Amino acid sequence: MEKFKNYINGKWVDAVSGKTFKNINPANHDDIIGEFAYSEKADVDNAVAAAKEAYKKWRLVPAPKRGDIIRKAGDIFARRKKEIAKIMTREMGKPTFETEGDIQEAIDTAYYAASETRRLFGYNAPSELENKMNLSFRVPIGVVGVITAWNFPIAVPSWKILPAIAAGNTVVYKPSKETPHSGVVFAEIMEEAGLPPGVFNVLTGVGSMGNMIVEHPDVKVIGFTGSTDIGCKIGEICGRLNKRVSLEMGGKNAQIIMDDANLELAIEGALWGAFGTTGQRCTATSRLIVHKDVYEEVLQLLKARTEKLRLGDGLKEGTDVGPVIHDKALEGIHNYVLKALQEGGRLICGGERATDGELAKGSFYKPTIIADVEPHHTIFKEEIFGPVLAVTKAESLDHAIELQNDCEYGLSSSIYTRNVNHAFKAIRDIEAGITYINAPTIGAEAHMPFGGIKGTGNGHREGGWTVFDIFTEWKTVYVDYSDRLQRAQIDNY
Ligand code: UN1
Repeated sequence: MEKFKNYINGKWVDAVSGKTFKNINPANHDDIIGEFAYSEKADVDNAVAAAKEAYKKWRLVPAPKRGDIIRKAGDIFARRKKEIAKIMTREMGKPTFETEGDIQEAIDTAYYAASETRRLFGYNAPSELENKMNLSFRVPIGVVGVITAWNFPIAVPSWKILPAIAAGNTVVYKPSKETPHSGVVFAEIMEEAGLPPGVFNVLTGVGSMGNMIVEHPDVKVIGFTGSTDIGCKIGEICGRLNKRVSLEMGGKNAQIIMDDANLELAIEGALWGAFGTTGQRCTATSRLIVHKDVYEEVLQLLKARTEKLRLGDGLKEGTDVGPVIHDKALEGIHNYVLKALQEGGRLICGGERATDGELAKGSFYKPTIIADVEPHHTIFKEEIFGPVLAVTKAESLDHAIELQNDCEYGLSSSIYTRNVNHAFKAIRDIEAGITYINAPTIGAEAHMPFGGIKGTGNGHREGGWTVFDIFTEWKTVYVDYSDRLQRAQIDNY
């Protein structure tokens, strides 16, 4: 069996304890991918010490030179795209056309972050005093801890790691225990791109090791993507330690279909939003809110199209929907479905594990649609993170928006309408970090702010230029060239 190591201070090393853990393919539980380092406190200490030491020099490397290395990492991701896509699909299941998209998002992020190293704009403003100049600019912070989920094993870490390093920080990265191989590949790429030792370190292991990174006194910033439950715990720890933290957590995203929508397009969008990545995206369409005049028609069209989706191993040509991440997740999803039916939902299709032929070997769940879901039903409120779409009837645009906002989360949202007034009211009134018009709730682009309000986040935005607000501090500088003491607020007034 293949054995993989941690990447610390530019070297490939086993866990100090020598312990390992195994990871399996969710599409075929007999397929063991390999053994990975089971990192603990000693490994975290080593990685953080390396990152702390490397920071001393890395912060002084001119930003555009740092950008050259990040750009090269983008080139290597592009060169290895097909090969890495297969590695990712084998460990987390989504079809290779999706894992290729996942890598493309990292390539886009690399090129954007590299170009940003020639901007990283600051501000200058006039001084209130004579012969004095005021300016402010971004400075790096130090060691950044990055902890991410398994559903986007390259894209989501790239959103944090690449801008953090481009801005002059160093990183200790813990990939999800479900996707350690992608974490190892990330390190291979950063090594080949020519990052100095210690600037980027990868530790594989389980959740408790992530806590050790969060609590380490020399880690100054945490970038986290994962469940609301764990994110809130991390937020509490960081609050206590006065540590900056960016949290990207759950979603319960809704797509609205109005009676004036292009229904074919709206159905196509709902299918991709709900069942792309087997519904395992924080941006997944988990609720569909349909105007009453097209409600039954939408349900019929959806059922016909959903039943045609090909469930299977993501490595096989022609697969539309892959497995869910593991059996424990599958059981959780199925329990939500059972509860939805008990509470009054109407099963349109799916609702059970798929066990035909080869599917019996993996964690496959049939794409599921449940209609007549009401706001007090559990399935209307809680994140499921699986291929389950809850459909609710709306009386009007205002009612649809009210239903959309009746939610603890606020990441993504969508409305299909051909009425420009409806579209603009939705843009104004929907409570979410992202709103799509005539497009599904998934599909954010790397150069735009990404993140949510309410229970989804804590006010930060990854992606684009806004991610640098997470990974830099502002330094304000006053240069007085008057050759005398000038007292602000006093001498001029
Ligand atoms: C996630 O699910 O954590 O917008 C990220 C999207 C993708 C990113 C999803 N570009 O769906």
